[in-house]
Amino acid sequence: MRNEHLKDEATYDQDRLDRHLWREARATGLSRRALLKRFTAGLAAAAASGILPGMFCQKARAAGTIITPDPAFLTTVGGNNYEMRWDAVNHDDYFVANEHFYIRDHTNSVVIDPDTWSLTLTGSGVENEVALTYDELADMEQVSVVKFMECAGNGRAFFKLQQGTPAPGGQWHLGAVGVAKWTGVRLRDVLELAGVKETAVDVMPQGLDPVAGANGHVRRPMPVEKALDDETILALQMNDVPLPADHGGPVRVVVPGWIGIASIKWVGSITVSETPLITPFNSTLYTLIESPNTTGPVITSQNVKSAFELPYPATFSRGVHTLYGRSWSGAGAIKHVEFSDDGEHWHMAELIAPNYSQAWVRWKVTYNAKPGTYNLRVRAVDDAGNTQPDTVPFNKNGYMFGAVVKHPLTVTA
Ligand SMILES: Nc1nc2c(c(=O)[nH]1)N[C@H]1C(S)=C(S)[C@@H](COP(=O)(O)O)O[C@H]1N2
Ligand SMILES: [Mo]
Repeated sequence: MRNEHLKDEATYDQDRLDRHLWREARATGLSRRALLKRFTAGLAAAAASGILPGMFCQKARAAGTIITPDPAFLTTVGGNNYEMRWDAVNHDDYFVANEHFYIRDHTNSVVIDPDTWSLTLTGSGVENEVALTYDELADMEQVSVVKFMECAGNGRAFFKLQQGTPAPGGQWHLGAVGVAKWTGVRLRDVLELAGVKETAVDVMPQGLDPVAGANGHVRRPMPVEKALDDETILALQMNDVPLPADHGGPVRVVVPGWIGIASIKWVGSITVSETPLITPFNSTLYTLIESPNTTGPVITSQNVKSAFELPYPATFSRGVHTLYGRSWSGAGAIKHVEFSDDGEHWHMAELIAPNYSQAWVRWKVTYNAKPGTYNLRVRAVDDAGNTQPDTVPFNKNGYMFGAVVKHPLTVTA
């Protein structure tokens, strides 16, 4: 535990140094790049001592390659969609390594050269149309957020496995989620360059990936308030390296706490509108539709979920075991986590720091396993008081499976 704590401290020292460098840049009027050059000698010494890995990657131009998912860490659910294997998660690592992070593509990942990439801000809601290059974004103030990315369909397989009503779409178990440190520019700062009108209502980033059939380009409007939120960013980095192609490099949106589709990858344009924008991605898709040909509420914030770092189903021998897992919520941090092997008797799990809002908390329980078959369960409560119910209402697209998952376990003699 002590080591984990130290690791997190180191991460945050790095952030402090980053912020320091930015303050210096603003004070001296030097571009961040010029400042980086000037600091290189000093930083080289710091890097030699192991402190500042992120700084040197900052301007790296790796366009990225498409990941060939390693089946030891990622399992396919069809198409270019791979979920993280919870049984392969390293208990000690708060962050999910980029190569182990789930991938959800409506079509395919694309490799985009940052040198030819640009971002256009357009629409009735801006004062002037603006185009920005990668370098221009990289020279703006950079901020980091530690947040989960999670697909609205995470847990979809349990509509069938647990509630007996299959929902169409990728049969994710609980691995369509991961936590990373995302670094980039506040979306607000970028929108300010174009001037957002008082009358603006919706902000819609659009991806440069191939069109998703009749649904067109992947794009998803969000209310202007969420776009202007302090923590909504255009990410250029994931876990201190240039954003990998599979995760939307060179630049993606990160909308904390919200379902994954809000966080448009390979963003190429952002439309700001004075009238509400309707696309398939916020009408027929990513809404809670009860039956075909109806409409339902648009989903934004994620609910509370929990997962064991165990194979599904799990088998182990009798005796005392430490079971690990994580819980997360779109509404905040996790207040407490309870564990049960029968659904009747619940015990508090021990939380392992850190516990960041809209990211996750790791936990562990000591479990005295006796031969037999069980359904392990875990349920979390977030700091807004939201918890995990025993069942969730069916919806045609199979979103928001936040119920307590029964995790099958056989304990051998
Ligand atoms: N342009 C674009 N953005 C996209 C998608 C996509 O297919 N194209 N998939 C969305 C969905 S459904 C999810 S869950 C997240 C997945 O992000 P990841 O692949 O980095 O985990 O990206 C979102 N952003
Ligand atoms: Mo998703």
